[in-house]
Amino acid sequence: MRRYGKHTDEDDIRSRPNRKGNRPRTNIRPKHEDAAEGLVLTVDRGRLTCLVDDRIVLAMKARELGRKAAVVGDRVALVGDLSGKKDTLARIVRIEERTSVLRRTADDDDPFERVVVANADQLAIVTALADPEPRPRLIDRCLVAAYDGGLEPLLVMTKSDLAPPDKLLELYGDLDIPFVVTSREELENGDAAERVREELDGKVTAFVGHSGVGKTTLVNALVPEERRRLTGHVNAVTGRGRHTTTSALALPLLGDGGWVIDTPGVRSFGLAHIDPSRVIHAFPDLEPGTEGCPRACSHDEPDCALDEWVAEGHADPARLYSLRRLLATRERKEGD
Ligand SMILES: Nc1nc2c(ncn2[C@@H]2O[C@H](COP(=O)(O)OP(=O)(O)OP(=O)(O)O)[C@@H](O)[C@H]2O)c(=O)[nH]1
Ligand SMILES: [Mg+2]
Ligand SMILES: [Zn+2]
Repeated sequence: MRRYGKHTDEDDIRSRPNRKGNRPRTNIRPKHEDAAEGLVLTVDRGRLTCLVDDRIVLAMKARELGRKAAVVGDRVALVGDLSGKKDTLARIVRIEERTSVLRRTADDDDPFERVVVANADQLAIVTALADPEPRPRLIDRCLVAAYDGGLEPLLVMTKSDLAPPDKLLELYGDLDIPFVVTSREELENGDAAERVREELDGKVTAFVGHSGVGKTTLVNALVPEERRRLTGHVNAVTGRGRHTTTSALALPLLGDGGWVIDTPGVRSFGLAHIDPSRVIHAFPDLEPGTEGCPRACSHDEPDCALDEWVAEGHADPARLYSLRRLLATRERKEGD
């Protein structure tokens, strides 16, 4: 599987290089040798719904985890009552190392990062073509977060019954991102689910986007109702009677072992801690050109070696333009 800039979680003490007593994990393990493996499906006010074998187990985190929080998609180790029976509560004693982290802050000046989803392979950035209007700035920001966090992006454009996708496709064409366009009619006749599913096979995919773009509608089309009921999850009803998603929820796809993660709508996607060198991994055609760059190059400054690299014909200028547009999205405020 293709990966962009895979990295470990910084707040995981096991991955901190210079920490005193940096013991290998095996020394910590025996303490909870009997712990069971679980997957976090959803989190609600400190209660984590986990899948353990084929049981749904409600759990809380053990004191020993300290401030570290488990999020949807985390692989965890659980002890205690794992029966999954009513009124039982297991304890999460360990969060396994993450293969990817999707993070965001409320805005760019917000120092508090939140991990939205762990271990997702793919980020489905869902945009309605109308109602609500597409917001390219938000798409760009989600793309940067995906590249930075080690997730492959997928563009999903919904509501093509209301407006055509041409303008958006043009804007993202040079980025070479897989995309799917869906409409109301295709939702109803099953084509939408089928086409989206082709992009999901065997992967863990998190769906993100503005409220009302149709994330839950798509996830519901992908996962049969009895599977959704398994988690006992309910959506809140908004003032206008529409159901809005209030917490992230992981659901298994039938057959191929893939998972989809529905998330609440976002108004903005703050990017306080993005590392340009991780973003550039997503541009393998440009990456070798950065060898001549000054140290800690922003890739958008006069000495950046990429201008020459492209001028020499090693890569398409449109790709460099797109990379810079994405990197610059951090300096611009949303809605610009
Ligand atoms: N016309 C049209 N409407 C759609 C389409 N897909 C979804 N909708 C409608 O858009 C509205 C919002 O859909 P949701 O699936 O709840 O949106 P969401 O992204 O999950 O919203 P949040 O949970 O608030 O983030 C619903 O009324 C859907 O019926 C589409 O392809 N065409
Ligand atoms: Mg929703
Ligand atoms: Zn550079």
